[in-house]
Amino acid sequence: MKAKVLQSTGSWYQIKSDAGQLLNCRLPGKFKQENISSTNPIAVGDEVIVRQDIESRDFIIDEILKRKNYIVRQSPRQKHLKHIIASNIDNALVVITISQPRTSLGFLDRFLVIAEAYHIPVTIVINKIDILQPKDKIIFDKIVEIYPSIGYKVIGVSAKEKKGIDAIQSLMNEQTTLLIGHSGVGKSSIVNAINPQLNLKTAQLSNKWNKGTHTTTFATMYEIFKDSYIIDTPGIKELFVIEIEPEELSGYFKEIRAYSSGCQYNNCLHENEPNCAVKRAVIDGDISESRYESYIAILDNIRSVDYWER
Ligand SMILES: Nc1nc2c(ncn2[C@@H]2O[C@H](COP(=O)(O)OP(=O)(O)O)[C@@H](O)[C@H]2O)c(=O)[nH]1
Ligand SMILES: [Mg+2]
Ligand SMILES: [Zn+2]
Repeated sequence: MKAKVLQSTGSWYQIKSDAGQLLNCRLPGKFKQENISSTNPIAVGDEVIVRQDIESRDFIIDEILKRKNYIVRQSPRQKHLKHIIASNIDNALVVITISQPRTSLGFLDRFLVIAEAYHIPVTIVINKIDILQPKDKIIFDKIVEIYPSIGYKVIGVSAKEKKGIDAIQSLMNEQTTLLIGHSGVGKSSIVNAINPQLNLKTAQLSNKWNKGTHTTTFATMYEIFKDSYIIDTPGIKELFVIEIEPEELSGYFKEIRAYSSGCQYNNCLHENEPNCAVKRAVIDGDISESRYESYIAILDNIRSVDYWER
């Protein structure tokens, strides 16, 4: 039977069959992996073929169907391996906050690059707008100025006061939506505001005393309402952009991509090359400085990862 993987703990997988049955499955010892070196052979969101073993009566995953897409991060422990966060994603919501905690624009831009590379449409959700102080409002306005002009939808919401929740819900209709963002930004609170029956745990303090030890970052998929799924990803502190070459990077910054055709060199990395249309656009204020800074930081990051892999 065909099924969708809702949760993975490493040795057991919770799946939902196409007929709607919820089951726990395991993976046979020798499992044919796709051609990616990852720490997890099966990821949340995977479509799989499951059979029941006649003797043990256990449900066993026989086959994984081709992934439409997947997003990976560098495995926190084995840096040369990838960890697949989730697969078969239709769209993503990156949840950020201006304060409590503050999400850096660097983190946001990293995720936008990853989503762009995997062709996943993203909406930026700014949560906790109920607690914006005047100095936070300046940053809020800056985000609202920069990102929609690049082509990203930005929604300001308050899970606490149930503001803007309808706008989020309407994006999820019959989709599999990835929710990403730092711990504490209110991802679970937003899910609960949409569907209180799911009753996800909020304000997980355990993240605090897990610090430094092995923090699990297993994602979980929930049916948030009929035929609409969300993938909640706990505990993501840092994103590394991998599987992207330095020359490809500017292609994943929509506005940088648009200007780069005007550069003198067609392999321009927009650092110190002469007659760079991208640097010109930054000086003219047509590309925001913070986006350009993110670009340079990610570029350096990609190069250093490559260095250590050699
Ligand atoms: N003031 C305010 N607090 C919120 C809002 N949404 C969530 N919180 C609080 O932020 C903390 C973390 O929320 P949680 O949903 O667990 O965040 P997650 O780690 O991203 O899932 C909890 O104490 C929530 O009550 C909001 O819109 N406004
Ligand atoms: Mg949560
Ligand atoms: Zn250039």
